[in-house]
Amino acid sequence: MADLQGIAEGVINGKRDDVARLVQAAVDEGVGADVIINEGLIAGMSVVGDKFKKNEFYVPEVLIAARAMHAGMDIIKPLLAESGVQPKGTIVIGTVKGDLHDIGKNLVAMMLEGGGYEVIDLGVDVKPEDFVAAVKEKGAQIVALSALLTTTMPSMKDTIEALKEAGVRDAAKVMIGGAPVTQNYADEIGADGYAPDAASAVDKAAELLG
Ligand code: B1M
Repeated sequence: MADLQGIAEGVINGKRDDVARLVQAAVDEGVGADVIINEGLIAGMSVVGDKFKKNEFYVPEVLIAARAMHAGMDIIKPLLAESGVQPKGTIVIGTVKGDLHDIGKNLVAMMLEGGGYEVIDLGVDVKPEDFVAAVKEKGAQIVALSALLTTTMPSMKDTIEALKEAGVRDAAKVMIGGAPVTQNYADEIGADGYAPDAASAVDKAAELLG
């Protein structure tokens, strides 16, 4: 019988090989990709998110858990197209123009993936027009912006302005975060949401997509 609980525990404990083995066994038994993702991989990552929020887990544990989750996702991904499982939404993420910090952004991207979203990661030093292009070409419903420098926070505002100028501001919600970023700043520049950490970013994405 498929060990979905074991998959979740493997993710929580960062046991990459265990997760890959148990996911493959579940696939071989004919368990649906959606069940493996929701009751195994996502269930595990949401515990990781809760522990991170409560300071029971720190960055290294989250990265190791995310790596284990990816080992499972690598097996599931080719099956998703066949089984018709839809992601909860598409999110384009990047660190804004002028900013090269990506550790926090990568964590947010991994947690969002673990939360069941398709994540398109544009990397660092991303120009406003590249976010605009991703919304147009990929149909992203959320634009997720990260900034670690007070000097690059204005690039978040520039990105929102660029989305308006391109006529796609209403097509996607804008979520922002990063150490110097605050809810007040999000309100000031007209972002739709702010999240203080990677786990809260998953909750915020769900809230923004209703
Ligand atoms: Co830089 N750096 N850095 N740096 N760096 C800081 C940010 C700084 C606070 C250090 C300091 O002076 N005390 C300072 C910024 C000061 C300021 O603007 N207020 C600073 C500076 C000044 C600089 C340079 C200008 C230094 C120089 O060259 N003179 C330069 C700038 C380069 C550039 O970007 N153009 C620079 C360069 C670098 C390195 C390249 C050496 C390296 C980055 C490596 C990399 O990212 N690949 C680096 C690092 C590592 C840091 C510190 C030490 C750590 C940042 C980090 O990764 N934290 C940082 C000091 C510090 O924070 N202690 C510092 C861990 C990470 C998990 O947290 O990124 O906050 P964080 O992400 C969190 C949340 O913020 C949130 O979730 C994450 C997980 O919970 N979050 C989001 C992040 N994005 C989100 C998006 C969301 C939601 C939540 O929604 C979309």
